Amino acid sequence: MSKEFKRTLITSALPYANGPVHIGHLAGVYVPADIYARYLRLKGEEVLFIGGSDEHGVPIALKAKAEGITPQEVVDRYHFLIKKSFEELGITFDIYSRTTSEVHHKTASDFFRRLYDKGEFLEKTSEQYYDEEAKQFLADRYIVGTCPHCRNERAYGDQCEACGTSLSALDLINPRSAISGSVPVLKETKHWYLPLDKHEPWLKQWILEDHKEWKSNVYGQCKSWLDMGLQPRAVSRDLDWGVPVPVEGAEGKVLYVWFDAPIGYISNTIELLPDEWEKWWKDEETKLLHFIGKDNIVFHCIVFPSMLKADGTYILPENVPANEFLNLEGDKISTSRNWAVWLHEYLEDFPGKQDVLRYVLTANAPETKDNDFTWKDFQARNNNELVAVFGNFVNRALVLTQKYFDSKIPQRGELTEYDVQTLEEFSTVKKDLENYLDHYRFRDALKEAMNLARIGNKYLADTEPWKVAKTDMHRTATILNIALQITANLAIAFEPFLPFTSEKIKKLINKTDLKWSELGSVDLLESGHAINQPELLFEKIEDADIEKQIQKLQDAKKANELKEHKAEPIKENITFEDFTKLDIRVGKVLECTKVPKADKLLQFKLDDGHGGRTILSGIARYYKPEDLIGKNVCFIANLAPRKIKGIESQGMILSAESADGSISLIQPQGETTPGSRIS
Ligand code: B3M
Ligand code: ZN
Repeated sequence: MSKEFKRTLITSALPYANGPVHIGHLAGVYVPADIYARYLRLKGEEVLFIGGSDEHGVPIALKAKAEGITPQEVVDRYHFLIKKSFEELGITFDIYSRTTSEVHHKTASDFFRRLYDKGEFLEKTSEQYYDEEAKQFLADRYIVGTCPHCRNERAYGDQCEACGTSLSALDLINPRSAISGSVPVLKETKHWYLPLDKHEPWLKQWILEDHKEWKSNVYGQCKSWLDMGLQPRAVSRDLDWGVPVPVEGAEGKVLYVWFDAPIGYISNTIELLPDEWEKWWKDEETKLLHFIGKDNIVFHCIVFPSMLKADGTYILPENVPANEFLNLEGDKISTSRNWAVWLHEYLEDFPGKQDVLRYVLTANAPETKDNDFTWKDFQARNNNELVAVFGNFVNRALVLTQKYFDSKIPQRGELTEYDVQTLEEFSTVKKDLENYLDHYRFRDALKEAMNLARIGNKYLADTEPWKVAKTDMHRTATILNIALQITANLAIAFEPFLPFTSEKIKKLINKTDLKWSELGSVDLLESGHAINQPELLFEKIEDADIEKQIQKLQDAKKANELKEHKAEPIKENITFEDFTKLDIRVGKVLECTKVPKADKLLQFKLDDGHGGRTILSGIARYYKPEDLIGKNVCFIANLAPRKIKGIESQGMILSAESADGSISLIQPQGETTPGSRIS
């Protein structure tokens, strides 16, 4: 049933411009999309590769508020950083634009309006949380409260990050506004909904019957959504950052970010090709592909297609080769926790090593299941595969040619059986590589390309031309000719994956016009053709460089723990009356000793102005008992006595716990007498 197409439109998820891009994004979306785009271009196909930043949505508005800057300032900061780092990694977008562009606002607004005019939306009024102090409706992310499942007190209105449960703001116990801290009230608001239930029948046919060839992770996720039954989805929000809803009386409402973002693919095509964008989006002979991560599957396979269908003039995606997630050193990558390898930092720390990252992320791509990136594996793959196999082979071939044949391609003479066998390995390479690439199996494709390097490396190791050269120059010539033909093949085979390396090989063999269609040929370099001075393709990565990266991650983890600690939530309000129940006093330390067999506890004898009392306190790690004698401290005098380690503690000494867990006693400033009340 495979359809014939004239051209391919590749889109890659628009990253949120609220943080830089990390290796998870790259492995999941951008590296595979770029490999595919390069591959099609090499085959001479008509292809367009669209990228851009997703610059709307609540997290961006929240970040701006938290930093006291405008959302535009937030997205400007990251958009340019992301764009530049993609360029440096060699991601060859035909356009990388942004959803705050004028073209996009108009395109998204018109898109909504067309659907609105066609009656494709439901209009519904519902009750939503409203912040009376900030005078605005609260998007789910703006509401924090206690998770009904795990009691985490910092759950968001859309999700609890502690237990991972998706929530609705109405589920939260004790909800508070993230903007003002006040308790939100429920208030009526009107929104527009895309009736996905209405689209369900054709979606079922289109995905479950007509696209059984989709990757099983994608197909499976769609199937479970469709099996559960689809519900109408709100496509507008009460928010002041985004594309305004183009309907009268919709002031203060914008398009939901997931409504406008995929339209960004269209807007960016329009921006690039204002006169011929329609052939890319509305012609059945265009193959539309969305490269995304697994968390975006439902939006690209169900919601966006429903929007396109509702419009009625657009084509639908032919495939959505979504990847699973890449973890980092065993933990989920997280922007907010800074648990990531950031692309812009990698490019700084490993200059000129773009292809190493492209290699490792492809070799280890989470194509069928989640995968883990570790720095040790990164180093091992560089040192044992790129350096020891690929680089070593190419370098030997070039150096020996320089040494024995004055840097000219030597003539191939009579072939041994082993030579014939080696050359035969190349007859199916193109077909095999293409077969993998056509099915979005980039890991296998890369393995296939790497296999060529292995064949070459083994060929030289087995034939040992450096030894043969002592006795037989004809044979040496044949061996090196074969090794050089393999080298030229490597330049072609690796071009979609490791473009910088491929470029370098072409320069070294002084042959820049190699074509994909020639892949597998064993006559790519004519005898007598002069090559250039050899240079290493890859270099070893030392332990120290890897340790530095691991240390960086450990520092991030520590800093994050401190931050989380610092953000200790404020407890529920109490009344003034509640407060007055506490009797807090100043006491003077008369005696202070360690409690035997309890390494945290100190035993105090305080002058409390009422004849003295004993209190135990868990601060032994931070104070020497003798240093405290004679000091004034604060204590709760009416806390019911408790027995600890067999000693009755008659109150509680007040101390502050810092972010790093260290403890310091609270002491009154200036003169006070024992027993003074604190209020
Ligand atoms: N910005 C979510 C993400 O980066 C979103 C993708 C939009 S694609 C139209 O995962
Ligand atoms: Zn929870």
